[in-house]
Amino acid sequence: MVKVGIVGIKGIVGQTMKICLQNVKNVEIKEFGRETPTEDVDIAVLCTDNPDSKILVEKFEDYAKYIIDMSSEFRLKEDVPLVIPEINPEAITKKTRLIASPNCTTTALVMALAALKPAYTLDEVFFCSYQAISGGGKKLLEETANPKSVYHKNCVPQIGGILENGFSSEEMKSIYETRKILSLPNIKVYPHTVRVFVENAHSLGVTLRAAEKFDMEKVRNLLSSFEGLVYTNEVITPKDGDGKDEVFVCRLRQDIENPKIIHFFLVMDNILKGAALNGAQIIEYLIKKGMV
Ligand code: 2RA
Repeated sequence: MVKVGIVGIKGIVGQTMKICLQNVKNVEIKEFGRETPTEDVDIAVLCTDNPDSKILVEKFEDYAKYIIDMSSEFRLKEDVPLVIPEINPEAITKKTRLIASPNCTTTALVMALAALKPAYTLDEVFFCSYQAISGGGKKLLEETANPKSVYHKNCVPQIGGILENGFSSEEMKSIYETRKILSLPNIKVYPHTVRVFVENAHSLGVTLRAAEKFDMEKVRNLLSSFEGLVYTNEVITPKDGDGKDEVFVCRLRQDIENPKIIHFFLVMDNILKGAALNGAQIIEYLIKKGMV
């Protein structure tokens, strides 16, 4: 049995992580608080925020062979692989001890881009996100239930703090994490991130420009055959994505003036593939590869 220690079990991601791991063969789940662990585990998975994750990585260093961190604390560190198993599992090497799982909005975006990357030179991508309240955790879900909350029956064009350059922290994450996961250091990402009055499942409206003209049949085939993606002609909404493992791509169309541009809409359960499920899939990958 592979011993997996979950830290942050009380949060939405921690709870969902436990459910996801119950479906992974040969895993024995242990629950940990934020204090120094009292026993060794094969893998520690930190379902915690940045300041806690930073401290916990140090605490677990001597107690876990691998640490998977769900926060943004380590995602952009050069020696820390930022992994989506369908896209870049090879980023995990024999030297790896700490693995970061990406931001939810980035995950939906790069799943679609990764499907197209083998056939097209991806130059720039514009998106506007419609992010569910669950992305802000239990506290935001409770706050939003109050009719006086700005999030109640509203949409708020700010996710995370607004930085000096005018971008939100969520927007900055999507730029740099996309480049790192896809190994496309020059792709231009133009994000706009918005919180909407939807309980669960994020959506993104995306416009993508490549160096080549898009062949729409080829695009449909690439999107349909990529593991973890569902391409459909139907109109998909967050209600359809809620509780599902896959990232949905719909409303695909070529630009009316420029054949090198396509537009599409993405829907993904931000707590599943956008967080806990991706972490569980990393654990599954380590087990499958005999790394633990
Ligand atoms: C959000 N991306 O939706 C965040 C969750 N980490 O607020």
